[in-house]
Amino acid sequence: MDHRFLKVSWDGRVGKIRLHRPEVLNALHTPLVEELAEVLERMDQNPEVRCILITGGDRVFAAGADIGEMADADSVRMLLSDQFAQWERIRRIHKPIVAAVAGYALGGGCELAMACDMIVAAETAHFGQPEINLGVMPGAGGTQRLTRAVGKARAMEMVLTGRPISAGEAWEAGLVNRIVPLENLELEAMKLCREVAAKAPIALRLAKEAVLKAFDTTIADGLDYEQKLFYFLFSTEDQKEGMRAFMEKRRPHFRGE
Ligand code: DAK
Repeated sequence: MDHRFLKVSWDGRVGKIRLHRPEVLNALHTPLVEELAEVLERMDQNPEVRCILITGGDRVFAAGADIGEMADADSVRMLLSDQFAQWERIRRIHKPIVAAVAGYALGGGCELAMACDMIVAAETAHFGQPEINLGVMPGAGGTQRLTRAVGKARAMEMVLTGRPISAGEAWEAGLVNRIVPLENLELEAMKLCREVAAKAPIALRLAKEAVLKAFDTTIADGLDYEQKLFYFLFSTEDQKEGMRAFMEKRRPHFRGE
């Protein structure tokens, strides 16, 4: 299938998506976000895909939502166009998603990276929420996911000054999983994806769900939730296979059943 703003490929069990609107630094206009949501949903439904990688170019992950598209918008048009629905589709993807970020991840670009489950950053990466410089504020998770990831002090400074942080600062703050040289970015991100993709798919799905639940529940409800998912996994073939393989001292072969 043809894609206008993405380059899509497969590497074993990993589905790879490269944002591709280089002339505007991968600015996330509505057609690109729609295309991204569609491809992600297709990969989510495809049993061959066990983990998803989203990346940009060497110079930029994404410089944010498309400012040109928003410049003349008014509140009513924004409300009626319901663009957040596309972001909501991305949030509902069950499979693990890794973002590989080089260069700028700004505004919606930073929010997209944070909507992924893990971030591998090149040394050149910069993460920022510069919306304040445009007279607005983050609108796709920047005040919520960023604050949970880096804490109030850093999030406030980033959101109120619009100043980006470097890959090193992002790592110290707990926003990214690891920093790698630019030339190794895809290799290292793929290594992480392959490691995840070898695990039991249903366990991956429920484990992702349970970790995300920790952000919007009490500890008691979260623990109850975790227990129920844990019990549920004992009705999967992969649980039998995983534990049998351990006892038989061999590698498990997970089939997602
Ligand atoms: N939108 C549109 N075009 C952009 C762009 C953007 N965000 N960022 C860059 N470009 C375009 C530039 O206009 C330029 O186009 P030409 O002049 O060549 O035609 C081209 O990309 C190259 O950019 P520069 O010449 O500026 O490149 P530099 O290396 O000098 O600077 C930069 C790179 C990333 C520092 C700079 O381009 C920059 O500051 N860009 C804007 C960053 C920014 O403010 N991002 C936040 C945007 S607001 C929502 C969901 C999410 C959001 C909103 C709503 N809904 C679901 C409703 C999120 C909002 C945002 O992200």
